[in-house]
Amino acid sequence: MSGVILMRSMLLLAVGESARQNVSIFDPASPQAESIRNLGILVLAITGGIFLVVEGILFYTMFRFRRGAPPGPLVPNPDPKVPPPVTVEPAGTSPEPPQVYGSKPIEIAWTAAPTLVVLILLLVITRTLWEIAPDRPEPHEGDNALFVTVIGRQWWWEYRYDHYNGRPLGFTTANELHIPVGRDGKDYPVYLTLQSADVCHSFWVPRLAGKTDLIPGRTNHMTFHTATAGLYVGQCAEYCGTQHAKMLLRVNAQPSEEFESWLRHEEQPATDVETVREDKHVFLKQSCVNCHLVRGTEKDTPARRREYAPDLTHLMSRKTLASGIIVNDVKTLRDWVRDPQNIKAGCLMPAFGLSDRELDSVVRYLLTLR
Ligand code: HEC
Ligand SMILES: [Cu+2]
Repeated sequence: MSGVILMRSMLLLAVGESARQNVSIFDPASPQAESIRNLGILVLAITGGIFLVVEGILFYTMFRFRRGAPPGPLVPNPDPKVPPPVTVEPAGTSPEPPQVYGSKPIEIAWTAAPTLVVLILLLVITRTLWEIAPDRPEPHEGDNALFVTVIGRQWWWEYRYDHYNGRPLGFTTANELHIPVGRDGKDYPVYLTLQSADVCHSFWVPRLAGKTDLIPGRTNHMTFHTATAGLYVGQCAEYCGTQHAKMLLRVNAQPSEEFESWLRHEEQPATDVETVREDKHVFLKQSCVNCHLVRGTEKDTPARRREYAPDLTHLMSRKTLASGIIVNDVKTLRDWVRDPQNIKAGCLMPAFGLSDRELDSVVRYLLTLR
C-alpha cells in the first residue's frame, strides 16, 4: 500500500517537474558542458565516418562479390602435401580471390590512418580537458566565486559551504545544491571540492559539467558556471551500492540576490518555535540527534562530531527528501521517519518503531525547521 503511495509521489515528482527534468548532454547550460558537448559531437562525427566507410565497404563487397551458383562439385584434395594444380579459371568464376602477400602501400595506409585518427582524438580531448580544467584560485573578496566541499555518502550528498565572494561560510546542508548564476556579463564561478566518506561516487549534472568521481582518500575538483537560472538535475554516476540509483542530484541555480538571501537563511541556526517546544523535546529525546545535527538545539550533540546524516537545520527549505527521490511534504516526511527502509531499502537510517504520538510530535517539530 505505502509502496503504491510512494510510487505515486515519485511519479508526481517526475510529472510535476518533467518540463525541467532535462539531462541531455546536448543541451549544455555552462561553457564547461558546452566544451564536452562539442567534443562529443566531434568524436561522434569521426567515429561515425569510420563506421560508414567500414560498413559501406563491407556491404559493397557482400553484394558485389556475392557467390553465384557453385562452378562445380568441390573435390577434396587427395594428398595435402602436394599442392593442388593451379587452374586458371575465367575471371569471376574462381571460388578464391587473388591472394595478396604483403603490400607496402596497404600496410602503411592502414597503420597511418588509425594512428592519425587516434592522434587527432588525443589532441582534441587534451584541449577539452584544458578548457574544463579546474583552475582554482584562492577565495578572495570580489571574486563572486562559490566554494563548496561535496562529500559523497551512501546514498546522499553532503554540501559544506566554504566561501562565497571571499567570505567564509562554514555551514553544511544536504542533497540540494544552491548556486548563483552570472549577472551583467560577469561569471559567478562554482568551485567544488569532491570527496567521499565511504565508497566511490561520481558527481554528474550533465547540463553543467562532466562526471567527476568522489574517491575515498582523494580530493578531486570541479568547476563550472552558468548564466541560466533553473533547476539542474543529475545522478550519482558510479555504482556505489544498493541505493545508487536513488542518489539523485539537484542543483538550483538562482539569481545572485536570491542565492545570497538563501545563504543568509541557511547560515542561521534552527528556528525555535514556541508552539512546538514539547515536540522538540520529544525529538531531542530520540536517537535522531546521534546522527542528525540541528544547529542551535544543543551546543554539542554527538551528530556534530559524527557528521553521519543530513543536516536537518533547514530541512523544510528542501523540496525533496532522501537525495531527491521523494517530495518533501507532511505525508512523505511522516512516512520517511516511520520507516525509511520502506522508501529506500538498505539506507543507513533504520526505522525506530516510534509510537504514533511520538511520530506526530517529531514530524510537527521537523515541519518548523524552515
Ligand atoms: C543511524 C543514524 C540515523 C539516525 C539515528 C536517524 N537518522 Fe535520519 N537519516 C540518516 C541517514 C543516513 C539519512 C540519509 C538517507 C539517504 O538519503 O540515503 C537520513 C535521512 C533523514 C531525513 C531526510 C533528510 C533529507 O534531507 O533528505 C530525515 C527527515 C531524517 N533522517 C529524520 C530522522 C529522524 C526524525 C530521526 C529520529 C527519529 C532520524 N532521522 C534518526 C541516519 C539516521
Ligand atoms: Cu553514489
